[in-house]
Amino acid sequence: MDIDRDEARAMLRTMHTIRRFELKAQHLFEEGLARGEFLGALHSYEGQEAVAVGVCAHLRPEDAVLSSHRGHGHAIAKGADIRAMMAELLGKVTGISGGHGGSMHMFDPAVGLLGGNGIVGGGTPLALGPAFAAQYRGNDRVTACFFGEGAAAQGVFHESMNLASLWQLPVIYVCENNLWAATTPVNDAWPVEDLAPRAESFGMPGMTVDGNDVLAVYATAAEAVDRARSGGGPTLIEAKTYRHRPHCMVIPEHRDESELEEWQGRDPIPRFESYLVREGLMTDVEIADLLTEVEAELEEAAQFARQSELPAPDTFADHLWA
Ligand SMILES: Cc1ncc(C[n+]2csc(CCOP(=O)(O)OP(=O)(O)O)c2C)c(N)n1
Repeated sequence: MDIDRDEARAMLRTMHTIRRFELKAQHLFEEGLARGEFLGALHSYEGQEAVAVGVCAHLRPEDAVLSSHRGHGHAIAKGADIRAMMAELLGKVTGISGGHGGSMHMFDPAVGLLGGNGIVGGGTPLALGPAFAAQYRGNDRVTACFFGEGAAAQGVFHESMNLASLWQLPVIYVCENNLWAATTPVNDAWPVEDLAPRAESFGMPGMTVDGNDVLAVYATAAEAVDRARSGGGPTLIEAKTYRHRPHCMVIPEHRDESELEEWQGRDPIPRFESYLVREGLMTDVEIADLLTEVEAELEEAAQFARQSELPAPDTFADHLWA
């Protein structure tokens, strides 16, 4: 599928922003640990950038995204502010959720980001809400729901798929199959190779895509988003991908070195860059300049986060139901 120069550049920029955000986030957490502070779990999206970017490139601010525990990439691709996200990581009052949520609770309804989730699979039924609202109100908003293959083994995912198809809701379920659910390999959890064919049993289309190829994701998502927007109902997309980092900062790496190296070789960013240069859409110099700009933005965001204040102690219980 062809993309124009501006869109291609914007997509590469977002992929680099996600990658650099994750590197900076890891650094901030290590800084915290060095001071004796523990900032909670940090699930890096590094390596999976093509999925969030390829899908969200088709979404409008008023469309909804339901994210997961590994959600920084979804939030950035949906247009969330990186300074506010960085401040949220450090629990600062300037954070995107006022410092009350942390890494797994990036939430910004102004850009259609309806939240990350610490409950694996928790986003799959929540996605039915904005999708139903769009259908009920008769507008053409769509909802995209991102989750891992671990979530796809949960009952709630199957209930959600059933209802989405029964009511023909405008929702796209995007399973990011990165082959590992924490320390469980997918082959120990699924009796089949692919998730997408299971969509058929719910009467909806299922598509498998190389999740490390942003253009392939972009093309697959275009079809699913068009279908949802035009009243054609839900789609399940399975994007095969890989996370570059351990499950989270507190679980040591347990995957084979050879597997890690193999997937590093399929890194979605250099792959997309090679395409852009080959097709004459960007030069090496333009790519280097873009990266310099992104790094400066991330450094500024980290400074903003470090310098921001913590929330006042008496706001501790705000936004909680008692
Ligand atoms: C309902 C529930 N069960 C278990 C956990 C603990 N847990 C956190 S992340 C994770 C693995 C999730 O794997 P997957 O859905 O494939 O996403 P990935 O981490 O690979 O992105 C587990 C088991 C949880 N948070 N919620």
